[in-house]
Amino acid sequence: MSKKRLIALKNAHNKTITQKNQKEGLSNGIYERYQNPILTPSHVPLEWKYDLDSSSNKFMMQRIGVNAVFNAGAIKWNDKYIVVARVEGWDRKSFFAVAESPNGVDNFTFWKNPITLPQTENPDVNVYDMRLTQHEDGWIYGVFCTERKDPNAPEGDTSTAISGAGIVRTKNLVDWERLPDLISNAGQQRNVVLHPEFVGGKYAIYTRPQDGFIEVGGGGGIGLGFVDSMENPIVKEETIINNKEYHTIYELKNGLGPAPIKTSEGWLHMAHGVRNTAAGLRYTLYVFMTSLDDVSKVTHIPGGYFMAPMGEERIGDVSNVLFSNGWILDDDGAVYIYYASSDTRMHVATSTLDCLVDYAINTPPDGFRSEKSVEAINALILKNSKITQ
Ligand code: M1P
Repeated sequence: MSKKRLIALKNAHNKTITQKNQKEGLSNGIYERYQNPILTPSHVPLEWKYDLDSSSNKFMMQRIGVNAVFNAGAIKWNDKYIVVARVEGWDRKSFFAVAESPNGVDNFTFWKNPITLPQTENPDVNVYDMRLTQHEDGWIYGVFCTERKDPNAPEGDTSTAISGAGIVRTKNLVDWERLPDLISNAGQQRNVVLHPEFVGGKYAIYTRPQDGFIEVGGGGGIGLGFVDSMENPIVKEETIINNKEYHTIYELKNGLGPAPIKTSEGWLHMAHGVRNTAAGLRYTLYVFMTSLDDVSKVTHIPGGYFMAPMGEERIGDVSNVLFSNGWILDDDGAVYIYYASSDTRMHVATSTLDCLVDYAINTPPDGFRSEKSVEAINALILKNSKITQ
């Protein structure tokens, strides 16, 4: 029986990882969504989950479980589209694992082993959401959230945690060197991202200071700080460059997504914005641009969301969430946007750098009032009424 089950399991796994992905129908012209997720728990190799020896696993039952695969960093490496995914087990612990695809949209296959993350003197309890940055210093950095129990939590409080930014670097995506965690005076941190170029001779770091583990409180917004050395990563001052704001899609909090992409018009950023609803928090993605001359200056910020959960993306462990911390700019100008839905599975959307810059520059900004939204629509209607073709 176990042998028969094993054959069935192998066939099912093989079918999942080799499934072709097709673009969905008519798009909004900004990006194309795809029919299938690119990574799910079913993509995880059987060797991670099953004891494949039928003498010690006569029922061929799963010994270790994977609950979700989401929030992946991304990079093009040796002609492969690489994602470093957050894999969450049945035990709630997240860890990182590399998966590669030959074309960026399907056939994603996990490498043989998940990443063994070197530890600091203060071991991580949980790690997630790695942003990959190919820095001009020659290293590939991975900046991720490291979570530990709050040592000052009152007795009996088993959930209060502290989140900070862990840092690793590599030259080959196989051997990872752990650096000290980011030291910031601004409280807890999540969504920390390293800028790919030096700014004024320093490493530039986007942060998201927060007062508590979940609530950003008086903190929040996307911050920018500078670090002299990644071996001693102290960020002394953080300036908020893009704040949360009343009655926007980032009213409650926001956080930077992947490392920004350099364009002739400025640095292109993607971020997530969070607002509250009667059904809980809603996470959508938005885009903004900063100046090439001054990375702290936001030059364009289209109104509203760039992407929001649709269809099955709406449902998962934490429903109504889109989150992205990885994208790849290809040599031909194509952009592969890797995003997760509802903290459960990974998807891809494709666009081009030209399209994304056009979107960032020419989409009307948020007017912050209903009247202004109507004004923007009327301006478009008026413009369209003058078209003669
Ligand atoms: O559950 C939604 C997201 O919540 C957190 O993100 P943020 O700190 O910006 O609210 C993270 O736990 C993230 O992994 C998760 O997807």
